[in-house]
Amino acid sequence: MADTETDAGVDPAFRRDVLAGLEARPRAIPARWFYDLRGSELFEEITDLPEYYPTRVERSILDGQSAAIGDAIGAGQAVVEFGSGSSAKTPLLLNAISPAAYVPIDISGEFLRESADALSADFPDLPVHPVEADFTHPVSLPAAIADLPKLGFFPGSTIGNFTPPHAVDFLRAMKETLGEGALLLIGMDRIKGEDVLVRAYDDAAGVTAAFNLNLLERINRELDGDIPLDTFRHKAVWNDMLARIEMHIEAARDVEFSVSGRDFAMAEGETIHTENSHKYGPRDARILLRAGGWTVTHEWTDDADQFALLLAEARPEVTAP
Ligand code: AVJ
Repeated sequence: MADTETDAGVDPAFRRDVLAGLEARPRAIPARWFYDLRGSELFEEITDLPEYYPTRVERSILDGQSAAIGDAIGAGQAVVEFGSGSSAKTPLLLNAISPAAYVPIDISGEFLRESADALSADFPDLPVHPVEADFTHPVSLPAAIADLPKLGFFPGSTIGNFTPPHAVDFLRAMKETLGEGALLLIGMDRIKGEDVLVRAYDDAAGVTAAFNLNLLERINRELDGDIPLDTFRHKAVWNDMLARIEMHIEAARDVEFSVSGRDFAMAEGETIHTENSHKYGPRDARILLRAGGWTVTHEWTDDADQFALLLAEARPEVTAP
């Protein structure tokens, strides 16, 4: 039923990922599909929750240690932000250094231009060159910044959404985008007590549950689904072997539904895996970056070592002498 009214505006990749993900065992749908308008709003709410420490702690590091961060990075950089979204943390970085240009890269063009305009209003003398692209692949940068030194910025611990092999691919893609000698400032969440981690992804107010279950609402709305929402519940677990929080959507009883004309059945207790959030100890973080072609030169954390901001340099790997 191509080109009918219900199909208009639906991303074919969303349909493909959802149908393939529901067929697969274990069932899994990529986390990137959380972020429709409602999902993006719910994520903003998550960042304000008392249990969700990463956003708050990362901001406090950027803010409280801005002098040291500025010293390590130096002036005159073209700041290239991967998945800039609302650019919420960008002013903290831009105030810490004296940048020569800002290049936000995001897949959502409309959001990108809005936040670029908002940022330009606060930094009127800074050239801003938005790039609409999928930042997980190498991106060609605007000619205007070709001769400037580059600083990649990837805050928020979003690298944790990737499994380590994909994280390494992505780090390599960033290196290809930015070039040898570039710097990268990246946020990574630390491994910590299971209670704290699980609470951060299963908050008392139920905002993370709503964020997770919103995926089903999106499927029903955009892919002509009839998933009974009240049959499903949010589940967040710490997988210690794989050092990650996993979010799942669990069927509370046997259930049948259809999506885009295809029928599915799930048994009570079966889940759809919707997100991984990998956590990295100090050594893990450095070796992951190393594997992706980045050598860590500086590291800033909060007093309780809950979260880390790492500065790394794209260096050619020299084999053993
Ligand atoms: C945006 C990927 C960093 O993994 O902590 C928050 C997303 N999911 N609560 C994270 C998220 C549930 C978040 N990242």
